[in-house]
Amino acid sequence: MAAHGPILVLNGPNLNMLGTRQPDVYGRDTLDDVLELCSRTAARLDREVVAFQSNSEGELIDRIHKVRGFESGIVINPGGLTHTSVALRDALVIPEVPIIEVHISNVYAREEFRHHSYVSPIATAVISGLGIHGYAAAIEHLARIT
Ligand code: DHK
Repeated sequence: MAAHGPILVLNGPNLNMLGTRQPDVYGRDTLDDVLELCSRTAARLDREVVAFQSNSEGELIDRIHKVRGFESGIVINPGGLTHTSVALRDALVIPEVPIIEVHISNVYAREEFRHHSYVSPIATAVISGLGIHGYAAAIEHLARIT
């Protein structure tokens, strides 16, 4: 693992639509606002973030394959893939870096199909329901442990 390497912030399907997508559930902040919050939080802790969003499972997996030996940890909001993707979970194990799973909404207060996550059992921590501040909390934690 790269000591003090950048923190990778990954966002999955539909998170590019933040700001206009179901604002009552996900708020009015855009993905750019999220990334700006991540950069500001990291900078305050003398760290850097790199970010990637895709609506494609394969592209997310390809990006995770590039982590090895570079980024020190991953903050991931897998979107709907949280609840469906064994392949994404398998990819996240490969780099052997801490993973923080973030959900903007409280998934446990929503439909039952959102209560199961393929990622949570291999994650260092799970944050759900803090709004976009969950990303900042995840970065703060990764900065402490990596
Ligand atoms: C985002 C999504 O796109 C949903 O599919 C998840 C998550 C919840 C969120 O709260 O950020 O179920």
